[in-house]
Amino acid sequence: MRDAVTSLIKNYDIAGRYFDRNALDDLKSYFESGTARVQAAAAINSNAAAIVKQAGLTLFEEQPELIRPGGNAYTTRRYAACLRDMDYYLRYATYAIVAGNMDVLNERVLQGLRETYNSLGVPISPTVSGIQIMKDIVKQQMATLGVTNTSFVDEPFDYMTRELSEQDI
Ligand SMILES: CCC1=C(C)/C(=C/C2=NC(=C\c3[nH]c(/C=C4\NC(=O)[C@H](C)[C@H]4CC)c(C)c3CCC(=O)O)/C(CCC(=O)O)=C2C)NC1=O
Repeated sequence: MRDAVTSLIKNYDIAGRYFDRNALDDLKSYFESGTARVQAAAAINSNAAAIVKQAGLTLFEEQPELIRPGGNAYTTRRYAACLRDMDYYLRYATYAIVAGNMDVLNERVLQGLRETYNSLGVPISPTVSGIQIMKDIVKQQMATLGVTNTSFVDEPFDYMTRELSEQDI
């Protein structure tokens, strides 16, 4: 598992080079965004259950067939499994936000996930919608905290979206 700093060090070490201008710029922007990253993680942590609940309600309102007979989130067991998955995505997003690196998502969340979902008939597209709904909720909360540049919040949600939608495993 890597973060922005260790992955940079690894790349420069492999090349046997001192940090150049690009590396120093990357480091600088990572450290400058550090407080906001921790702030985002804290805001998510203190609200995680509510974020997941709200995102679930929104998703099932938009796509009610998911929780009707024949839908993948139909029955309380599967409904709960769906919200639990959303909670995983949210929690791992906070790790990736703090790390400034998506490695933790590959290693802990995305590896083999499509395969599992396909074998269980869990539909990818509404899962991705759920991830994006959580992103929007988190960004709204960051805005109320006065954090205006929230592109680092988008990153893990968009990364999971891309990998889930496109990657063939
Ligand atoms: C930390 C990394 C991690 C992830 C990501 C993870 C996902 C994960 N989701 C699962 C199931 C599931 N996932 C869903 C999710 C949904 N169904 C829908 O219709 C919605 C679109 C969606 C919610 C947004 C459902 C309903 C199941 C149960 C499927 C079944 O057993 O039939 C399963 C199968 C085993 C189980 O039920 O626990 C895994 C492994 N497990 C992990 O350890």
